[in-house]
Amino acid sequence: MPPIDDTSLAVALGANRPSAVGSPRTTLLAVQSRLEALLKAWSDQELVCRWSSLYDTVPVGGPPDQPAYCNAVLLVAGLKAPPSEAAALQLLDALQGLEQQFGRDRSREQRWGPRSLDLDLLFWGELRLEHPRLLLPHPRLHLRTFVLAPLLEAMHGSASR
Ligand code: A4P
Ligand code: MG
Repeated sequence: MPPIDDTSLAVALGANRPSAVGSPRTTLLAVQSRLEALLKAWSDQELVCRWSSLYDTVPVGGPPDQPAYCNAVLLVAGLKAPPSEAAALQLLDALQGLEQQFGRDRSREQRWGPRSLDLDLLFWGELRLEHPRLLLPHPRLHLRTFVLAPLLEAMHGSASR
């Protein structure tokens, strides 16, 4: 694994509603290879991908009694292109396309309510964005143990693939 540096990028995955492929856990497992392929196509190069394990987590916020979540983080290193707003927005579009392929329909959701797949861009190096569609680093990254725990695991490499 190349060192974590100012081109490293991280994506948080979350799900707490079944998708067409199965339970949230089954969905996240199915998404892993799709997400790696998406990132390779987006960056036009082979990448080093390091995954956390899957975490069963208690819902934070949102409607009361929503189902438990499954969460994970993917850390990507070795990107040659420098972080940029245009490329980050292109990646956000691709991530939202993948969410839709796994049944995500934002128009029918409550804020922080149940979803079949959520893909959030956590950071890309030191890029800071306050674009209407994309905030980087993710503004709640430091508040979410369901993100921080898998991110640390991915960084330490105890669950690399
Ligand atoms: N957007 C802005 N910045 C970003 C970014 N860095 N990455 C915009 C991705 N999207 C970003 O997103 C709403 C809009 O945010 C998008 O259209 C995009 O243009 P969304 O996916 O519809 O909503 P969201 O993910 O629910 O919003 P948010 O504010 O990122 O929520 P969180 O913080 O992810 O919370 N509890 C557990 N245990 N596990 C969870 O995964 N998730 C949430 C959602 C609440 N509670 C949870 C979990
Ligand atoms: Mg999201």
